[in-house]
This record gives sequence, C-alpha cells and structure tokens, in this order.
Amino acid sequence: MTFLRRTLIAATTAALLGASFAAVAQDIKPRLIRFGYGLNEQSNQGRAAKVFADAVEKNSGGKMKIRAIGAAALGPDTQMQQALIGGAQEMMVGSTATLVGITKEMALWDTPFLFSNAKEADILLDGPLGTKIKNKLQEKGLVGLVYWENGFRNLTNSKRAITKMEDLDGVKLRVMQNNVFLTSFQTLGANAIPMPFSELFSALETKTVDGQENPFNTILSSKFYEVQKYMTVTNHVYSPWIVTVSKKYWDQLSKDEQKVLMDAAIVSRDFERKDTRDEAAKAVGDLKAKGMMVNELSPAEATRMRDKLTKVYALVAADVGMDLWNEAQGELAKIRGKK
Ligand code: TK8
Repeated sequence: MTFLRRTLIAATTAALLGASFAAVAQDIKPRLIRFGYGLNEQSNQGRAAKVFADAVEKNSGGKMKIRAIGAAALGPDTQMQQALIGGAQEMMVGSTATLVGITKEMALWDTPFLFSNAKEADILLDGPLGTKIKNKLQEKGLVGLVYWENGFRNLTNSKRAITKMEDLDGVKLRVMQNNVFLTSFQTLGANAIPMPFSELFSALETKTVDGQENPFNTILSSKFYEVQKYMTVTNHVYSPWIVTVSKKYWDQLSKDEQKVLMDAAIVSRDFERKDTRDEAAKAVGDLKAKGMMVNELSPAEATRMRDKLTKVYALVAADVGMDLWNEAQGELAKIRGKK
C-alpha cells in the first residue's frame, strides 16, 4: 500500500468516525429539558424552578440544561402530565391534587386538616409513606422526584367576609380538578366549580366565579388581591406540589444523569420550602397593604367547619384504600405522641 493510499484511508476513517461522534453528541448534549409550571416567574414556584435549573447546570457541568417555562405556557397541570406520560415534555412541577386521575393514592394529601403544621407535612411527605405514593406514579409513566410546598390553603372571594359556614352559601368557588376538593366545598355549602389554575384569574376578574382557595403566597404572586376583596384564614388543607419527570425520558438517561436531576431536585426542595415559609410569614401583611380585608374564623366556627369536613374522610379512605389511610393516621399519631 502506498503512503498516499494509507493516508487517504486513515483520513476517510477519521472523517467517518468524526461524523458519527458528532451525530451522537448532537443527540445527547446538552440535554435540553423542558420544565413546565403553572405560576409566574415571580412566584415561589418560579424561584425554585430557577434554583433547580441552576443546580442541574452546575451538577452536570453544563451538559444538561433546564428550560423552565412558567405561567402554564405549556398548558395546565393535567395537560402537562399527559405530555410527560407521552414523552412530549420532559419535566414539570404541579399540584399532587391534579394527579389523582392518574394515581388515586395522591388523594391522601387532599384530606382536609390532615397536617397541623408544615413539620408534619415534611415528615410524612419525605418519609416512607410519601415515597410509596410518589413511586406509584411510575406504573403510569411518571417519575416523582420530590415534593415541594404549595402550602396551607385559605379562602378568598369578592362577595363578603366569610365568618361562618353559612356565608359560603351560593358563593361560586373555584376548586382544583379534584373530587375531594369538590366534595369538601360542596359539603361546606359553596357552589364549587372545578377549573384549571390557568383560567382562574380571568374567571375571578369576570366574576365567572366569586372566589377560590390557595396559599397566601399564590394569592400574592398571582395578584388575586386585584380581583378579590376578602380573605379568610382557614388553613383548611396543606397542598404539596410534586416535581415529576416523564418516565419515557427518565429511562433514556444514564444513572449519572438521573442522579444529577435527583440531587438538584433535593436542593430545589430545600430552598423552596424555606423560601415559601419566609414569604408566607409576611404575606398577610402584604395582602392587607394591597387592600384585602382579612379575617380569621372564631375557634367555634373553625371547629364547626372542621367537624363538617370529617365527612369527606370516608371518601378519601375509599379512594386511597384503608391500609394507606390507617398508615397515615398511625404515622401522624406517632409524630404527635413524641412531643
Ligand atoms: C399551579 C397550581 C396551583 C394550585 C391550584 O399550577 O391549582 O390552585 O394550588 O398551585 O398547581
């Protein structure tokens, strides 16, 4: 073989190899991950999405990139969930409450007054029970990474101050697309209307609905104070958010890449819970400054509402199964007994 011929073969081989490397590289690097969420960028959800994105970028040495897309620009929770299952979108964060159609055990978290404080929520959500429920998503094409805090929910409306249950009579109240929430507010006498969060502001503005319920943080960040005069502190349920990945996408990742996402999710969770709690602690003052009339329920009225809502416990227990229900009650009794 002549020198020239040998050089030619070598060059061609190198070119071919180079080309195929390039193709592989293009396929996998950087991995662009669309991370959808429902609130706006200037919310606790938006801030934590940014922390998550930064941690992924850093932990992967820039090989994996999160494109965080807020304000439901990729659709409301239920639509994103389907996009993840189908593999058309990689990641999202949203309410556990909107996942009940996919994994019925998620309804456990919708139980009114399940947790008395955020500490109890952290222990259960991050413990074996929360993990077990989260892992049930896998059978349905989703991988749950961590729970974030949405928070304790409170009532707002544009009609009147709610000082007793009867004040809810005839109030058109938007609830999440979730049977436990629907039944809870029907039980309290409201005209409960399920609706995606992305439609809520304009529904309040046009008076399609009179009120809604969400944590202080969201009432503030979504500017509900512009269209809602009254806020009643009810803390009627603790809402988690959950960070999920498309299982189709997850299964294509290497163990290292999966670890990058999981580690960053934990970083984002710890940031998010602290940030949310800090913001919530100041939010009532901020909402009053924006002109909202804020009232607390008298202890007697709070107890009346609570007692009324115990009716839906049977509904939750039937949805999630008696074993899971008892396990949750047992865990809570253990935590409370320790004090
Ligand atoms: C944001 C929702 C929101 C939830 C709701 O996408 O729908 O009321 O509380 O946080 O997940």
